[in-house]
Amino acid sequence: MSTERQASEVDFTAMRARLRGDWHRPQYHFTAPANWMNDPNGLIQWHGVYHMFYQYNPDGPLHGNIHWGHAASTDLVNWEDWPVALAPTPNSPDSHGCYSGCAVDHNGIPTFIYSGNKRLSETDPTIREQRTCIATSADGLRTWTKDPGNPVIPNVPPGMALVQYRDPSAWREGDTWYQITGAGFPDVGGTVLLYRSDDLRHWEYLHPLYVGDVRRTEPFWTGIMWECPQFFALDGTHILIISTWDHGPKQTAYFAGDYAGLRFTPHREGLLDLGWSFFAPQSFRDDTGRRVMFGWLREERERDALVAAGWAGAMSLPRILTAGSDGTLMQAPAPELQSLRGAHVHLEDVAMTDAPGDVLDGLRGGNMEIIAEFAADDAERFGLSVFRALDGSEETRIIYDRARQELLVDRTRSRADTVPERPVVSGACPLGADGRLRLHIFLDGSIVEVFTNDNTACLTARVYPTRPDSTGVALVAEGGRAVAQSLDLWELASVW
Ligand code: DQQ
Repeated sequence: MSTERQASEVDFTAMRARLRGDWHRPQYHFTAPANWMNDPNGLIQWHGVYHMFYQYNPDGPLHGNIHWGHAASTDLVNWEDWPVALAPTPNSPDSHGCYSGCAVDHNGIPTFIYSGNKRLSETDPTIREQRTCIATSADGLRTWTKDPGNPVIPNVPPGMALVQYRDPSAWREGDTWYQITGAGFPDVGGTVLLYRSDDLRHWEYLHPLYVGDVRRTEPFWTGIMWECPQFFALDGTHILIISTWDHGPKQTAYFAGDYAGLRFTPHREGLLDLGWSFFAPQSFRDDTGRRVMFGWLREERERDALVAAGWAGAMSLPRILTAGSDGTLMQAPAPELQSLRGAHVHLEDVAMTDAPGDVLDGLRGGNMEIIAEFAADDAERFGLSVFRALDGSEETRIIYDRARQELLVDRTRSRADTVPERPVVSGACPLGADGRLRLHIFLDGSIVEVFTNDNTACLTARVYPTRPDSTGVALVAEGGRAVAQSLDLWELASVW
């Protein structure tokens, strides 16, 4: 399907309307109009307007025939669909997919730098070449022209054997452009390769900016190859973000450290999200100087369910990144989301026991924001039961384990028909100095997105309740008592 046909014939409003009755479909997280979407691409604010491009398959709800979808927003919350920006060109370096990349302002010319995916075998899609391509727009980001010189980096660095190679991400220092591309050294680990250019069209390979260790599994596995890397300065430190590929945990990690003489020395690291849905994030600096990040929220259900639903994938909420003085990366939901708040309940000093008590007080809990502050008392584990059926037969528990100092989302009973592959997702979440726990939770159809304490940990998970009444919210304490010192719940409006 050509970009021209997409632009003139596709009615995105009708596509969205057809999916409106699906209660698993997010109401205020960004989704594609229908079909498959994955990584955020080309995030940029251009003349005041936020533009989000994303990996998109116009042919259906599974990964394939990857285009760049496009949406624009003035507030990071309400989005307008724009025509598809990039489509594969037959017999070209991106003949089998316009894979992930970034957008930059090149002396006033909006420019994409992305990975062209070209199959080299008729029968085996894994035999392929992924090379750096560029495209520019002359009409305010609406339509895009691929560079006749593509691929602008025709080969991997000479003599280098790599596991995979893709996903360029560029930034400018003075008059010089730099780029890192994700890759992996066989039996060594993931890496990002650093390049330099004056014009975005001629690139000089420098050296690996950083290399992981494939043998290391603690505190997390960093993979055999790194996808969708990003490198940027933030609050006096430098941050490298990578997503781990493959045959194991697909998660996203950051390294924070010093950058001098084109060398990066990390001294802190962590996972961006303790769940298994958040992946391949991208961030950008907006006009106010904030670093804003979106990540792809993968579905966590079977292929058949995706086909039946007709859509797959969502974006995380816009997260504002900051770094602590020790380099700890912190993520907070963008304050613009508060514009969605509707009906509200505020409660104080609610005693919690092992008999979950409903706290919705007439609100509906399928699309909701919750801010809860807890004191543990003597409870071993405490938190909330969400997406909870009236009779308790379905529920998802967002629980804090005091002894382990861990946050977990327990999906063992999230849906009556089956248990997901990883029913419990969890990770380290130390309590604040005052011993209290603050959870900031967003529920949206099939998304549970949790921010904790000082925004030092996030946990996102997908859940697919089967019962229409699985919209309750209750408080729960296990093995003792706890107190919800303050609880705010808001119904959130739909943006679609
Ligand atoms: N998705 C893209 C790749 C990237 C991966 C293909 C990460 O460019 O490496 O759709 O989800």
